[in-house]
Amino acid sequence: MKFLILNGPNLNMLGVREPGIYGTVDYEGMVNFVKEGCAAIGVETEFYQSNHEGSLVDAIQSALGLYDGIVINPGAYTHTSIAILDALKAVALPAAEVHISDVTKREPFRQISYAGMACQVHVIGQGIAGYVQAAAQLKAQIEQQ
Ligand code: CA2
Repeated sequence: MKFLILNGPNLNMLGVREPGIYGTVDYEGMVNFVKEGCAAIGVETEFYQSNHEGSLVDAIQSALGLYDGIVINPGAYTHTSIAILDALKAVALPAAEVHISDVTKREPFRQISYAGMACQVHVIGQGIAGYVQAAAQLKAQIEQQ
């Protein structure tokens, strides 16, 4: 099983600022942690991060036929991007939404998730471990089908 792990804007800044919200592990450290955690549950991973909405849409479209599922943390585009929602719906791959922080306890503008509307799995507020939890839940759902 092979998943594409997508990260949106500013997630390349992990570990650099706001450690109280996003933790102290940097982007490369997160990639290594998630890659190893996913390998341990039998999931192969490839990673892509972009600060650009259209590039994320392109990556979602390119996933069709290459991956069994998508794990996505769209960053702030979570709360604004119907283009990412539409791309996830267009490819119709099994998809999981991850948020490192607990967005449910943050500002009102973070309370809507457009991308999440196309996801079967939602893992919120579990730090970077949430990516591995999301991959495990998505794998279990795919195997049940
Ligand atoms: O909790 C999450 O994973 C978020 O998707 C992160 C986004 C935020 O806009 C969402 O509401 C929730 C922001 C990512 C920014 O990451 C930073 C990392 C280090 C320093 C500053 C920002």
